[in-house]
Amino acid sequence: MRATYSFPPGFRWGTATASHQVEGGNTNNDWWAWEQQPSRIALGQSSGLACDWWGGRWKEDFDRAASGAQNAHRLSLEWSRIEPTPATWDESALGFYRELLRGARERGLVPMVTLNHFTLPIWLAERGGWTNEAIVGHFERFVRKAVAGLQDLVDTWVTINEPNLVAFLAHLTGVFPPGQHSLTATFNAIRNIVLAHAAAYHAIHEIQPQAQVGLAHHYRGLRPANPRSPLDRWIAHFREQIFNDAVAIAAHVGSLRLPGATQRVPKAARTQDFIGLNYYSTEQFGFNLLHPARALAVGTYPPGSDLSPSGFIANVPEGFWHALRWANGFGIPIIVTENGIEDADDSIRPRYLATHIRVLWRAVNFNWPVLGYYHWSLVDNFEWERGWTQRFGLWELDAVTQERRERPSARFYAEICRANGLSSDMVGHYAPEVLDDLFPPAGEAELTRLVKR
Ligand code: IFM
Repeated sequence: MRATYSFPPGFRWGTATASHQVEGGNTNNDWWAWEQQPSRIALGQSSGLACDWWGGRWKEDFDRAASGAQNAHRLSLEWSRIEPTPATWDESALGFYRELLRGARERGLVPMVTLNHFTLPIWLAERGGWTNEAIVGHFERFVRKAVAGLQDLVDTWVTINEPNLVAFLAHLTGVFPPGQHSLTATFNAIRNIVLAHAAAYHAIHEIQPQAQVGLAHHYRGLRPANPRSPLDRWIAHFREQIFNDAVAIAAHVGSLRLPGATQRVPKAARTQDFIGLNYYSTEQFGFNLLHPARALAVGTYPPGSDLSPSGFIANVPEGFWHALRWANGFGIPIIVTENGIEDADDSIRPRYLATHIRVLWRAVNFNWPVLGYYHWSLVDNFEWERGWTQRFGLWELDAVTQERRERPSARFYAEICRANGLSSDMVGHYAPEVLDDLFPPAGEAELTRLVKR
């Protein structure tokens, strides 16, 4: 069967990046300090020059995105560069971002800007970072400065990337700085993130009333390990509530529901003009009576999962469907702000891409208001505590020589963007192993019936 899943005109096709992961030389933030400590990053690696965007290589990478028919790009600002010490502003850093954003626009890449993507200036991390409520005012001050300086170039803003991940990884599992293991600190961080987002939302709209503002939520598909076990079902549901729902609902209705307490956060009500959705995978949870605390640790993938090379991500496109359905429940536009897989050899990425774009098409054709899709990521970049061991790029990067090499998925994604759709020819070429699933061949009986008609 030959067919195409077409998307509506004007659909945004892009890739997403984040400042610390691509710029290089970000020496004034908590992550740089963290990278200098032994055993924090896989193989003792560090962000170093990253993709050398600060040195100007964003130009060649934007050329790659544009020649791959992308029409949008999501990037983030590095707070520690713009405000290196409290309330002192580095205008040259803002000037760099102006040039970057102008460069994106000149290449036909409509920019979406994230104001905070994981990193904090050292001066702020030293004051307790997200666990200290003072961050709310600091963030608002930074946001006002950045938006006032860049508003002529940007109209879509993400205030904070993946609030749930920041709170859990930095304050509960401790793999992000400051490496805490405290439930109290985790819940404080979540609350302060919600308040900071709300303050930023109102400040942005005051400066730029027509702006579109949202959060990029990391939606993790969560299943009970044994669907017949009430305890497993309970733990999966509990995780769902605190991990996937708490922040998004707080920013929708102004009430933050965390275990043990529901707090009113009225200023956060209706502070999302769109739902930013980051979806990567779906994992399962089982309740272990001997180790109840593991209920909040990471989940597992069932045997036989279609795994990325290091086992970090399982290809579960049905989970993307659940994520989109969840996002649609908020009744506002949806933007897929991240989706992708680590795969240095590009052996699973093409089928991951094909199966997820098929799900995306289905959501669009249910008339769910999905405006765009940003693949993570344009080029291999520094993957936080996993260093350079995980490769998410459509383009491969040699971080030492700074050479880039196109992966087959870059060509595949370019064909999708150019056609504004996913065709059977593309899938047959790049991911033939899923062709029959995505474009089921007509059966013998059906063909006979069609011919007879
Ligand atoms: O690289 C990260 C990104 O910074 C945030 N979302 C998940 C990506 C892949 O792990």
